[in-house]
Amino acid sequence: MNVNNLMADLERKHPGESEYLQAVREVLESVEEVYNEHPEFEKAKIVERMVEPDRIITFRVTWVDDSGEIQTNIGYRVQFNSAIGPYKGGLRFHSAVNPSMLKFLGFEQTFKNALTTLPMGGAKGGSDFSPKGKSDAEIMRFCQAFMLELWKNIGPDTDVPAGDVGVGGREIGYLYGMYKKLAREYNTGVLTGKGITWGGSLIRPEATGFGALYFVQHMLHQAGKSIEGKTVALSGFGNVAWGAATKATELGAKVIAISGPDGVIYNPNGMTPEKIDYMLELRASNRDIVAPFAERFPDAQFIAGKKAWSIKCDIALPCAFQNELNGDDAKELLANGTWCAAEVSNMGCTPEAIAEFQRAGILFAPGKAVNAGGVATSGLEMTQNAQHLSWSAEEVDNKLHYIMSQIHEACVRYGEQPDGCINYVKGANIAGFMKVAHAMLEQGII
Ligand code: 2IT
Repeated sequence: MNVNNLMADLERKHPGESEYLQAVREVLESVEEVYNEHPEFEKAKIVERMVEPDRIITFRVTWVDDSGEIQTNIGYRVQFNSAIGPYKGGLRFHSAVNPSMLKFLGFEQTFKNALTTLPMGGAKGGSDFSPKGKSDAEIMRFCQAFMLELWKNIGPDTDVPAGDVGVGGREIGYLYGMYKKLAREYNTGVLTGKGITWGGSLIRPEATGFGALYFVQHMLHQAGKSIEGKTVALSGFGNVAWGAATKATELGAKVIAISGPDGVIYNPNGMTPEKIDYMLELRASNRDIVAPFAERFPDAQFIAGKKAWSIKCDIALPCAFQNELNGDDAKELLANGTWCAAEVSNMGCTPEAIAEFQRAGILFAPGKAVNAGGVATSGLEMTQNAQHLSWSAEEVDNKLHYIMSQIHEACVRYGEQPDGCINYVKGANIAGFMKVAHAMLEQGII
């Protein structure tokens, strides 16, 4: 494999798609050495095939807003790779959604899903529809219009969408309602993240954040450290940040920052159950701001225009969006003594930030390992749906915990360096890659 030649070819095929190209480059650089030890991969052109999505479905979504005006958005489903199972991955509703973003997310999802130990291929979808400021009725009409196009392309053994940024339990409900009407089938296995009364799994809402903290716990344990009493800064205030804040607090850490597009909340006394609940209220308001947190809890302070990374902390956890922690943020964190960073959002750090962390030798782990508990629990939801049963919260949480320990173990197996340090980026990429590559090889040229 020649990474630069492969990247030049990919840039020609996908001009200007910087996020997609960034995600592919990281994986290729991680797996290059192992790949070159397997001439059968080279012969079957595994990487050339793996970096291209199987197919991309694009469709127009037209709906009517509350003032009677007709709105048109674009909908997508990127079915990336189905070597190890049906396509699986979230739907993102955000104004910045475009093919490059969904290709990078689908590509990452393929490796992440392979890491979960469960049989799921990789996919991602969504729309440039922004839920910000929309009424509940508008969100429902948009979800219905979106599903009107998507439904023929999904199914429990074909492609199983779930939530992502801008798509939570409410949206999955509206999407499922329309799916059911069109398909004339009560096929719960077609979506995950469903409500608890109609086929959803306990712990799915918490799973991404809980799983991330289980992973961080393993990482710290491996390095002879503990999370108890440590300070945590996290970005975002949505479902993922909420789960992470809940588990971090439960494990004895102090969550001293959450953030939104409007600024950061400095929360020196840490979280309380009321504060954690309030995060959900803030998100449900659809205003996309965190400032009201400081009005509701006077011991917290709102700092306009600042990121979570301006707060001195032990552990930094990006939980909101891709590339939300850049090289300068990493330098600021390091100068303030941060010694662990883990991406909870997909590709939360820029390559420059990762390079800064690695140069400084601090603990760092990538999103596809850290946040895999979300999709892993979606896999557990699929199993429960297929078997027509529901596990208790404790059963699901135990399985999630076990899966995260397996993912950590795989990262250590493939990422241990001669000096004993773990390169989690390399470990996660190689572990995910090997599984998908072997499956592709065995299934022939398709
Ligand atoms: O990025 C992700 O792993 C998700 N948004 C969850 C995907 C899923 O199918 O549960």
